[in-house]
Amino acid sequence: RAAALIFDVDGTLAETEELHRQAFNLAFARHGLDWQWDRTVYKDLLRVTGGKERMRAYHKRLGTAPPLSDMDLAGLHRIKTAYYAELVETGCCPLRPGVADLLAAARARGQRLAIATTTSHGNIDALLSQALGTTWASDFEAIVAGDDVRHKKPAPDVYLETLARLKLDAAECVAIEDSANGLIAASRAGIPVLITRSMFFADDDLAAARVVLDDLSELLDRPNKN
Ligand code: XBP
Ligand code: MG
Repeated sequence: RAAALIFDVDGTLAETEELHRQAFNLAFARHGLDWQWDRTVYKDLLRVTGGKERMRAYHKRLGTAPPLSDMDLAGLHRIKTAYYAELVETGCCPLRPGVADLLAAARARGQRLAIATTTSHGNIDALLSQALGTTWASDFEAIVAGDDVRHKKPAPDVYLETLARLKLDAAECVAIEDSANGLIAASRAGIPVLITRSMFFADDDLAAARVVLDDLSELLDRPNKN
């Protein structure tokens, strides 16, 4: 049994990517940009991790018209983040099946909990305050976000930082992820990966994972897999 479970957030704890997508589109409209990311476009853009990085990649793909500075992109991302918090606070994005049970079971058997994600501390707090209550953070010994490290997933940085904070070896942990980028990040850090398949990454190549599940409620029938 693993000493610690390290959770990704987006797609793993909740199906947040659809809210991120809507928040991006609201921010574009608010900024007077005619960008609209439908699900097909967004699915493709998700290969670029990080909201700021995703917008920059899209802007570059358009051939840099309209001209947008890094400051414009940062401003857009701030608006997007505010919309995302508003959407999450409506309570429309519950935890995925099995997540609450796994967190409770892990706590009961003394497994340590951590978070290693690309998104921001503000977004994690918006989601988990809504889903788990405002004291949620006290259950997690390490919470590492994309902007805490130099390189976002698929680089291993968030996982390496999490291991350092937990003072554990990679092999003592299990990472719980939903995407190929997340799988690569954890694998590069040497951490075994359990995949819970999500909406936007359903056809990613996830064969390198130790276990692939449709959702974490399957663990209730397979108690030795984590
Ligand atoms: C999630 C992401 C994030 C969100 C947007 O990846 O890539 O960028 O889409 O969040 P993972 P921000 O689940 O692998 O951590 O806009 O806050 O960057
Ligand atoms: Mg994810």
